[in-house]
Parts: sequence; C-alpha cells; structure tokens
Amino acid sequence: MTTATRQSIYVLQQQYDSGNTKPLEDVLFAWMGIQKLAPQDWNSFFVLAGLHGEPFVLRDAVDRLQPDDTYAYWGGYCNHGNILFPTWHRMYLYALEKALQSIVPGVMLPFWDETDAYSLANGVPTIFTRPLVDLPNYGLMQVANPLLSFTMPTSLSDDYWQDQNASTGESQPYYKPLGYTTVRYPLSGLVGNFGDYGITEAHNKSYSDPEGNTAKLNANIKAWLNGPEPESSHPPPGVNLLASYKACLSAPNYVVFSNTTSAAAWNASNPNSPQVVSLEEPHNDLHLAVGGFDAPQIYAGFTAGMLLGANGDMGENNTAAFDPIFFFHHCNVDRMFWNWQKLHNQTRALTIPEDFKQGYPGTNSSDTQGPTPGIAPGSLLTLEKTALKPFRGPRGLSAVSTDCVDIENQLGYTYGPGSLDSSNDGGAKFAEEAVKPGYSPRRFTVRGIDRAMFQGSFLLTAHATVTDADGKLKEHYLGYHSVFSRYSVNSCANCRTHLEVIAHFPLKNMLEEDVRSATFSVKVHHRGAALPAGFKPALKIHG
Ligand SMILES: [Cu+2]
Repeated sequence: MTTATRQSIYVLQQQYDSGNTKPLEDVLFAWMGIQKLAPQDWNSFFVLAGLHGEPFVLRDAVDRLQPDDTYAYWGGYCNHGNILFPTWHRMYLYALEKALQSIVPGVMLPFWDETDAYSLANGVPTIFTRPLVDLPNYGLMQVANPLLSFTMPTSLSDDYWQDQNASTGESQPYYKPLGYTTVRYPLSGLVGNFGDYGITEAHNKSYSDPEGNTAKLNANIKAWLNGPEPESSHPPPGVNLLASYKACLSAPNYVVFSNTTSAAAWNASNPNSPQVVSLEEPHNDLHLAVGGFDAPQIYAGFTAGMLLGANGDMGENNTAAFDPIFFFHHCNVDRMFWNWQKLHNQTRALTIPEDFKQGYPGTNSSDTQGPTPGIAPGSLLTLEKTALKPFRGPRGLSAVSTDCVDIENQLGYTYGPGSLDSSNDGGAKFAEEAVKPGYSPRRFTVRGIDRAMFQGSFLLTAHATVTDADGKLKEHYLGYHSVFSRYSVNSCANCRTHLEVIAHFPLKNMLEEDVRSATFSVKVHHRGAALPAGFKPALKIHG
C-alpha cells in the first residue's frame, strides 16, 4: 500500500512563510472547499463535523421512551470514555481527509504538534489565528482563513428537554443559528436562548480585540502545556499537559492507554504501581484549554481562577468538532496513539490481555458517555466486532477497530517527524520520573462525583493542607483532572452508575510525613453558579 505522510502544520506554515506556499495552500484550499459544500453533502464540513456531537439526528427514538426506560446516551457518533476512543477518532479523521482529497487530490490532514518546541513556547501555530490568508497558486488573495473558525450554513437546532443553562434556567444553550461563527477562549459562543445571548454579548464586548484575544488564547495554551508560571513551590513540577502526554506513552496495555474510564479503574485497583495516564486525558485537557477553561492555577497565593463566561465551542462535546482546530488536535492525538503503538510493538495488532476484555470498565457501551446511535445500552465493546458507525470498512460494511490498527498498511498513511516520537525524538522512552526518597509513593483518589450534577465540561483540582514548621497552615496544589462532557448529561437514576468521575492524583511532590498529617480536599471548577446540593465526593489516600 502506498503510504502518504501527515506533516506537522507548523512545518507547513514555516514553508509557507518562507515562500514555499503550495503545500499549506493545498490544505487551506481543501478546507475552504469542504466548508463551502452544501450542508446535505456527505463530504461537507457541516455533515462531517456533525457526526461527532450535534446535530443529534438519531436521538428522537430514545427521547420518546418512557422515563423508566430511558438511558444515558449520547446523540452523536463519537466515542469517549471507552476502548473505542482512539480507533473511532482515527476513522473520523480518515473520513475528513478523504473529503479534503475530494477537493485537492492527494492532500493530507496535518497535525498540530502540541508538544513541539514552538507550541510549548508560543501556543497555537499562527495559521490557526490569522484572519486572512493568501493562496497565490489558486489566485486567491486576502481570503477568510478556513482554519480560524466555521460559520454555520444552517442552524444546529437540537432542542433536548434536559439541556438547560445553569444560570438562566433556559433551554437550548447549544442551539446555534444560521450564520453563527465558532469561537475559542476567551470568547463565549453560547447564544441558544435569550438569556445566554445577552450574557454572551456582554462578555464578548469586553474581548473585542482579535489580537488581544489571540494573545490570551496563547497564554492560556502555554500555561496548560507547561503548567502555570512557577511561583514559589507551586505548581508542583510535572503537572501539565506535556507531562500527561509523556506519561500516557508508558501505559502498559491498550485498554488502560485508550480511555479515562479504564485507566481510572486500573489505578484504583493497583495502588502500588505507578499511576497510569490514558491518551484521553491530555486530549480532554486541550479541549478545555481551547474551549474556555483557564489553566488550572487555583492554589494558595494565586487567585486567578476560571475566566467566567468563556464558553468556546471546543470546550463542550456537543459542538467541539465545528471548530476546525478540532481535527488538527485529534490528528495529534492519533499520532500519539501511533507513537504508543510503535513503543509497545503493536503497530500490526493490538494485544489485549484476557483480564481486560469482558467486563473491564471502559468495555461497556453504557460506560461514561453512553451508547452511540445503533449500539444497544449495556453491550460489550470489542475491537473485532463493535461497529465504528457510520464509517465504512474495507468490506463495505461498518468499519471495526481492527480495520484501522495499522495506519501504514490498512489505511495508507503515516506520520512525519514530531515530538514524543521515539523514532525521531532522541529515542527517549518518556517514562515518568521515579519518586524521590522521602516523598510519597501514594496517591489521592476522588470518587463519587456524578457528571450529571454539572453543566458541561468541568475541572477538578486537588489540594492538601499541611502545617508547616512555623505552625502555619499551608495549602499544596496537587494537580488537576479535566472532565470533557456534554452540556447536559442525562440524569435518569438507572444510568448513574456509569457516570461516576474517578480521579487520581499522585502525591510524589509531597513528603510522606506531610501526607500522613495533611487534610485533603477537592475543588470543582465548573460553569454553574454554585455547587449542586448533595455534592459530597469520597476522598481516599491509596497505597
Ligand atoms: Cu476530542
């Protein structure tokens, strides 16, 4: 099979800026093309973006069930919180790339190398934030940049009875009218009802300078990638997106690597082993970073919290895929999946240990997000049999995960050089640092947080209060956990068991003697006004 190469968009941008404009022009022209296709066309960006979350075209059937029969489900086709997360998104990108190729034959989807030297130092590559671009080879000058945003060619009009704005109580927060243009941090894109519209208009008025907004977006991305500015002893080293991406590469098997649900279960049952980070975790963080959550820097001595009112499209599962940057982010996530496969010798086939197959958290269609259209609730998910709807496989039937394990031989593409790739990044194994003598090998676990209690995505931060040598109380910031969610999670009683958030925080930056005397706490940073009644997470020190 001929293998074409997906390149880093920053590399293409550098070529473009130094006069070799054609490679990036091809990408931009193809993107303009799919964005202009009629919203009924299967290659249109509107249809492709809409496969992930809204519009929930197939949700009606479940909505009409009696309350007792209803179940937690997600109206879009995307898979999160289960073992299909990496493979479903791999097929998704592949479908988008085919659509791009219907406009410019042979063009490949580039990736945003989020952990390369450029992004760590500057934030997003400027091609995502330039308002206008030149395509001299296509005879186009000063045209709207298709990677900056997308304008809806028709409305996204889901009216789901449980979607409600936390502060205004009005429904349809994620209704997007025809002509709506996607936004990122620090702007808000909630315009679905009268109350939201007013709040959003007032919020966006104070962020009316596009260049200033880009600077704020980049500052936020940098803070997420590297951790906030290191002031005094906070934040602890190694609590940032770069560290999470590195850590996920050492996950011991595909199941725990693939998703947050399986990784959390593994960490709970293996308290004495190094903490596993799944690929989905840094993925979630970046969604929140672009979509509107401030870098977690809520610790003693630093008061800047969430930028209230920032509600960009990338921050909620409902609308994330309508921001073009989604696909460049996911292309990097897919590259990290390939990097893991190369490190673990699983490029031809994924090996799943017996114990992780049936019944392991993350292998049930109801886990976390809920079943996708065409998949029954409570069914077993497997790489061999579960359809990755609506994508076609090599036999013309629905694709399954085993159809897309080997990107080079089954799908005909590979990745060009990038960060955290053992074949070009110094051969490093990216293992986590060992715990220093005297520091704690244990971890702090938070359970019993029900996603249905919160509107949309949210962020947990963990803290430990210790008495220092002078007898003063001092709060340590331990780290964060992002929950990438939908605006309204079904709250029916029989779905609750699958909606629990479990977060683990390593204590390796705390002295073991401090751990013994500390008081632990968790804070939730969310979009509602107050903590919901009955919020009482279970806190435990493991190990
Ligand atoms: Cu995503």
